[in-house]
Amino acid sequence: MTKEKTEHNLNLDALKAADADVYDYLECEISRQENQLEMIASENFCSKAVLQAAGTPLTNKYAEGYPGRRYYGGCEFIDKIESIAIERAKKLFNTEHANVQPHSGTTANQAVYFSVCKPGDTILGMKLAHGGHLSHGHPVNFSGLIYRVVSYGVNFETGLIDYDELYKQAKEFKPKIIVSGASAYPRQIDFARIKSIADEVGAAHLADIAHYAGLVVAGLYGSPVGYADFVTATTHKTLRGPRSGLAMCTSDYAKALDKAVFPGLQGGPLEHVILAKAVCFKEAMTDEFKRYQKKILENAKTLGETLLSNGYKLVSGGTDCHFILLDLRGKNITGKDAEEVLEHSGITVNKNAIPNDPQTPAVTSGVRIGVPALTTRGMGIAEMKTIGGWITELLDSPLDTEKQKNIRHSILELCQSFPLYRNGGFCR
Ligand code: DSN
Repeated sequence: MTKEKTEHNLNLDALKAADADVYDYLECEISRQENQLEMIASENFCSKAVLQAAGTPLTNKYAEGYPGRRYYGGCEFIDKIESIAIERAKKLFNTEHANVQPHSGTTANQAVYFSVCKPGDTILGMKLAHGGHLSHGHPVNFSGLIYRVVSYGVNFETGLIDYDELYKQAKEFKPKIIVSGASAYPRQIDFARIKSIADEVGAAHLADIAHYAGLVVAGLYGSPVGYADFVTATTHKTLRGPRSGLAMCTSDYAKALDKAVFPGLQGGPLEHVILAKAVCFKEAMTDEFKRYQKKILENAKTLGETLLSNGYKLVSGGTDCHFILLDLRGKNITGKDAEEVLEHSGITVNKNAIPNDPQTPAVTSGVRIGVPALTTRGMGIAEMKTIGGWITELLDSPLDTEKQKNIRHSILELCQSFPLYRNGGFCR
């Protein structure tokens, strides 16, 4: 671990004075974020206002229950803040009901299952190995332990969701709920088609748009609202808010969802995070946010085209969203090694299974590369072309340490030009 420190404009004096042990590592992490190219598709950098909101005295308050119906006194102002967050979420996503208390996307999904399923009921979700998420019914996750899981995947030729297979599974197994949404599926999901399948077999439809939420509110990725009974999201990915979750539904399910979140799953909500979510929702209503999402799409497409023209393959051949999924089969490198090689030069990505992956999940033949965080820093098409070139050079010659060193140097210079926590930076 390099214990580099970098200059920044965050005010952390009290923390520094109180606890030097953890403060030291916090400085290292701030430096890592400032001086590396953050290309993990699920990560982003929230605004200073969101950061401040998450670090307020609201962390001190218990507020079990919901606005106007709490199990603790002193909730007068908390109620106002949570109500604002709820109303903003409803307006932003155009939903009938929103619950802003889930701590994470997984908890939000869990609350939805609790709303419509009993243990042992069947859920139909996308296979993790094809781009789905652990909480969509993986055997090692609560979703696979509590419920009977059947799954659908993508067509190996096209990389696109195999809706015929989904239909067949739904007809045969009559799930209580069909889960759409994914963590590593770069294309538009046909939510209308999934709704019609769910309707035909009498299943509820949950659309988990954790990854796509920011693009959805900007109108750049099709919304599931109107096609799904439940919509869940995380607030820290393309939505660029605090690390947390969000669950929404039609009014028919409102009572059941609220009961499932509290008292079903959680105790006291994290009101400081709910405050930060309210701020994030306000930011997401602006034209500036829409422009930001448009740049994300342009950047992801540019990066994908650069790698394609340099001889790399992408799962599904391209992207409709904020990331690309590199298919490294046929290249002399695994996903795991690619992640390490890129990290040596300061490009942070994650190895990712690709459909029909010959490698184990711990090794993989793919790398998922996202652009939301770099787009927040202000990087655009020119930088994506440069970065695509560096990724190509590094993966083409993974043992060339001299090249890694030179590219590391260029990356440091690029990061200097797009500050994050320093003067002029987005989160300063
Ligand atoms: N871990 C998140 C991701 O990287 O996509 C999903 O929870």
